[in-house]
Amino acid sequence: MVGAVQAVLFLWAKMAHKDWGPRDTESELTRLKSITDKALLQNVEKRYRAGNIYTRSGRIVLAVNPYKKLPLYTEETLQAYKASLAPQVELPPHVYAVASSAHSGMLRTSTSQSVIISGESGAGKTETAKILLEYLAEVSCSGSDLHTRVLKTNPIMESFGCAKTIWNNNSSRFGKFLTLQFSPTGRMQGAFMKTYLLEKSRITSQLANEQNYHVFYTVAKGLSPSQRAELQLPKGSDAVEAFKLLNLRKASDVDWSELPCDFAELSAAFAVIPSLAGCQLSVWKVIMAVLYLGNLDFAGKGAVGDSTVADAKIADPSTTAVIARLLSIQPTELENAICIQNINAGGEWIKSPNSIAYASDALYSKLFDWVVEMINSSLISGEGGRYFIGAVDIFGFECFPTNSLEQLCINFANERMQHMFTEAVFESVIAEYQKEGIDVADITFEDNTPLLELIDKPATGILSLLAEECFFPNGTDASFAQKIKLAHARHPCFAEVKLDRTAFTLSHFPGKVTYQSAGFLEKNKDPLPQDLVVLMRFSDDDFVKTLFEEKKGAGVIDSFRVSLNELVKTLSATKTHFIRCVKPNMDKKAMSWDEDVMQRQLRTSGVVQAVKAVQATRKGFPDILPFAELLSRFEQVVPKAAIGKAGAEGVRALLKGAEVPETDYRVGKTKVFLGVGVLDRLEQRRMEYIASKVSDILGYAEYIG
Ligand code: AD9
Ligand code: MG
Repeated sequence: MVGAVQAVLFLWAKMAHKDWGPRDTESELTRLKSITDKALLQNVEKRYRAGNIYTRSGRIVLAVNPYKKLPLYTEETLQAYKASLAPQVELPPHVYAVASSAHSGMLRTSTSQSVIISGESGAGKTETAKILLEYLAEVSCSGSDLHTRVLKTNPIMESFGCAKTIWNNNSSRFGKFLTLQFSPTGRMQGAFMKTYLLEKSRITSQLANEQNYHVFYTVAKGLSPSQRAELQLPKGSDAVEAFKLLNLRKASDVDWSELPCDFAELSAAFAVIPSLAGCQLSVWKVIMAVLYLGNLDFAGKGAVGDSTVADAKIADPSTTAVIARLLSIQPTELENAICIQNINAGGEWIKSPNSIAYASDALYSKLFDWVVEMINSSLISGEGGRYFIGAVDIFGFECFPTNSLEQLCINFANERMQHMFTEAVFESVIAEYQKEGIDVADITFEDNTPLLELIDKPATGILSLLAEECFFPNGTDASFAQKIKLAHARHPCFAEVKLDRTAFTLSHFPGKVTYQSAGFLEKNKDPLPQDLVVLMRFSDDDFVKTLFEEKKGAGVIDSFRVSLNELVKTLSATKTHFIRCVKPNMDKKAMSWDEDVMQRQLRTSGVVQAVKAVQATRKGFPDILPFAELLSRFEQVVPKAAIGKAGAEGVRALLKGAEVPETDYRVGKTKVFLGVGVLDRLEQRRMEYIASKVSDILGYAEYIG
């Protein structure tokens, strides 16, 4: 025990006096002497190469993805941050420092806090959110059931909501706002999460070299022989390469070690969440049903793309039988529901010959929602919790060879977070000046309001036009594209695409993205096959029935906008902290530093501008003194100053008396901002004044002597 205390004290002493980075680097970017892009980048690179991935820049902690395990998250380090009483800015930058500041800030100011973690896909947001959660759980509910439960939500949520993409082997395909609830004494009492927009299209189609949600692989491979027997799965149910939805050429295409957890760990995680514990087999059943649905094919007329729906038949009835068994429904009814069906698309009924994709999408996304609901019901505090710390980990900004409605939503959400970031970060620089009533018109930063309006403005924004087009019986993707061009052709963030009438390009803060509008309308209507819903509600399995219970639904975009607005409102009512994740290369490689890639992210993230704004204001008026301090120090040195005047008036008189040009200072409400060299000149006068007094005294002494 004594040893542990000593270790903490030792580390704390070390931390308080020294940053962990290499000697010739700066852990705070705004303190750098040179603030060219190159100098900032070099500083961050040096630290990164020395294993120090965190750097601070005012209110932002910058985190460079190391793509390998670093010894930065030891128990010792965590305890040292926990034991430290120093404010965050005096601790070496770290996710723990942010977590510690949020926790202590919440207690000190009785205000809820939030941590907004942003960055491109693969930059490290989800890892950072985990590190943050680990710290907060450790300091506020260590050893409790809640501690275990809240941490075990990670492997579950990553298995169900992350997948391998071109940019990230564990890419979050949903947005997450995790809320940790605390008592007034700072103990964690519960947690709940809100999720945003699971990428549905991934269930039935992925780009080459991308994969489906991890959980499909984990379950298909991991079920035990006895579980397979219990589910009456046919032989070969563990052959992952045989499932079309898994997008594999051979089983070894899956890098099993990269999945967030294996089947045993996933089962163990389910076991500690009370409302999931008893439902494991039911969940695995639905997962396997989705996989077998993906293997169904039509035979003869009515095959995929054939509009002659009457004679559609399933090619392999034995697969239908497996699915029917898993879902406790009748095989003939399943076949009927899938072969010809009535689909309610935004209030309009359409007949579709092939709804296998709809069925798989609906089953899985309902399962995902159910899992989130169960986790929340097991973790949420009955007492509500007095304060909360929220963590935002959304899908990062994306630009693929082909971008659809999913990317528009993802990128729009990132723009909203970026807006909060610039508001908060530049405000904090500007706030001190404004508080003093000083004009800050010359501080500039990139404002993404025009783009946000282009996407989101009521009535004329792209999303409103989409919602509107979905209501028109004759609305098509092409008519939608036409309308947004008519409305926005001249907007500075909008561009048409030559030779492609259905595409359009938007200028986002990290760069331009071209969207392909084909499919937008249907994705927004999110049609749910009614026959399928009825079929599932008549399942003999209560679990399957529960998944398809009626819930009121709006268009995808409408509900996304509503929840995003709610998120922004919630965050605005908290004290916000920012962690900006960046990746050092586009190849997911450890220790490889691509200067262009880094430069782009630093610039577009606003970090460089924020540093420059801080420096610009400091360069302009580097010395900031309260009125009383200036007056007491220099009043006598200026013979002509109106002695006895206090406050702003006294300060003005003094500076006038000292012949400081008016352009060289700004008088605020309580402080005076002095331009470069002004303080030195005043000090010099003071020395001269003292020297003259001394010689007066010496002269007088000589006279009387
Ligand atoms: V996406 O927008 O969800 O596609 P994220 O969430 O920003 O993206 P993620 O946290 O998943 O990225 O990080 C990508 C990978 O980088 C992880 O799987 C880790 O292998 C790696 N990573 C990120 N941060 C760290 C870290 N602090 N230490 C070690 C890390 N590895
Ligand atoms: Mg992520």
